[in-house]
Amino acid sequence: MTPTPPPGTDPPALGRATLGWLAPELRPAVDPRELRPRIVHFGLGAFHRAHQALYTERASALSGEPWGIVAVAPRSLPVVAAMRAQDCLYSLTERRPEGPVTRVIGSVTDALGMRPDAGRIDALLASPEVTVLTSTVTEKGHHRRPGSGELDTLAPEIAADLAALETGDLTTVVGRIAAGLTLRMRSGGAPLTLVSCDNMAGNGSALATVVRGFVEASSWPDRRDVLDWMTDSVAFPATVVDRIVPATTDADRRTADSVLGVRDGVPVVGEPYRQWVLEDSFAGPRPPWELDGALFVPDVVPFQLTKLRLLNGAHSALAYLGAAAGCETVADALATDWGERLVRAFCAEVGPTLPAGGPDPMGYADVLVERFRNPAVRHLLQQIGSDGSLKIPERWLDALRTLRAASSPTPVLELALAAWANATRAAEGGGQLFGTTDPAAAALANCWQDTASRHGTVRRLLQAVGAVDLAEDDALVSGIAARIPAPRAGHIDF
Ligand code: CS2
Repeated sequence: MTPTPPPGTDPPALGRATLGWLAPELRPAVDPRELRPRIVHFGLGAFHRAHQALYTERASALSGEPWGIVAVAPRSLPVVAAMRAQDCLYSLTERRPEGPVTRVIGSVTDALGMRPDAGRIDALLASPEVTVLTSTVTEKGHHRRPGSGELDTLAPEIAADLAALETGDLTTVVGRIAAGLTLRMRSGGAPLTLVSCDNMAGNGSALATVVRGFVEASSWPDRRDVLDWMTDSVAFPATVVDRIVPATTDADRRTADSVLGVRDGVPVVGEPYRQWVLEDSFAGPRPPWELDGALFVPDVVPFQLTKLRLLNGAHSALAYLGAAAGCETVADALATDWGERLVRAFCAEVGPTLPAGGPDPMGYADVLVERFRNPAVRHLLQQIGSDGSLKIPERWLDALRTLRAASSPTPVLELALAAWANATRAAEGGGQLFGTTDPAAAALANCWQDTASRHGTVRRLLQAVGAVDLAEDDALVSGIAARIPAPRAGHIDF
């Protein structure tokens, strides 16, 4: 029989000692004590815990192979403390339209803070037992130069890390990974695969470029040897990750506690849908993620561009248009009289830019409408609209270039860009107009200084996100500028 807390006492915290308190269907699929640290993950956010950690847990359970994850938080130490306080166990609730389903996930075996635990991270990255590194560090964690994709060695954090190699106190994930790879080469050089799980086209090579760029710019005397060894022994497959995972709220925490009967400080919630497509090019052993439905393919590009341009592209369009219309969540935007039409028109406009071999864009749009409509998932537009300066080049601008080059009309992308432009204005009390955040917020707000010319503003905004070529396309700039007044007045003219 499942023990329960004595009446009148506070429920105890989730942890290995209280797993026996949980109803059997709530318990992890693996016994965490039997797992070995074989994967190091950078980016201890909700997305990792609702996606790769779940695939890994089920792959271990189904294969009997002991794939444990040591998850590293680049900055946030509270999440590390909270995870450790419950032996890195946490619950995942799938928000199905017919009702939520909760279970504790057991694949994360340790949580580390990137700066305080640098020595342990280095030791893990040098260990031949670790054969996979995964990362969810977002677009901005890569410190790419806008427009080129090369490492921005002049970015203050990267420059500081390059100057701090002696002390080893590095603050960027790129620097920490480069340092770890250097140690790995020096201590035997077992092959390693770095699996980028960020929403960027060619995410594997994007990560490879910045890590190699860091090694190249470093003062390590053996940096050439490290680069040669990386060429032979370190793989960077491209991947497509997909699952809508809104930020956890206090209400989610209360719900998790009441379902579990024990306290969970770090629960995550997500939609039922999930997908993982990986380029089948690993340098060494990996978890059999395919046992849980991951797809290993020779070329992820058709899947990657479809997901990035249709799902993430439509998401960003809804984020800025929805915010202008006073909506709070994606489901709210879908409940307007323009939301569904916008998603379908967006997919119809962008679909022709996608390579053959991926899903059919209009079938994909049907699924998107269903997923976005799920009222049980409260996905805040503010979360999606943040970091727009880094997201929209990936999601919209390459498709836009392809369509402009083919002289195809681009009214939906122009409307989306107009709504984004509107959202880059500064709020009266500071910050961005709709509460989004962006590392380029100040530079973007400055583009509005000359209020006399909307064209000038659009041109400067495009330049600020590295799209110098598009800023010179007069017809495009006029199209975007002409569409700004409607969202500015809170109307969606669609
Ligand atoms: C979203 C993504 O926040 C965002 O920018 O577009 O996090 C999106 O929910 C995921 O990529 C879905 O897989």
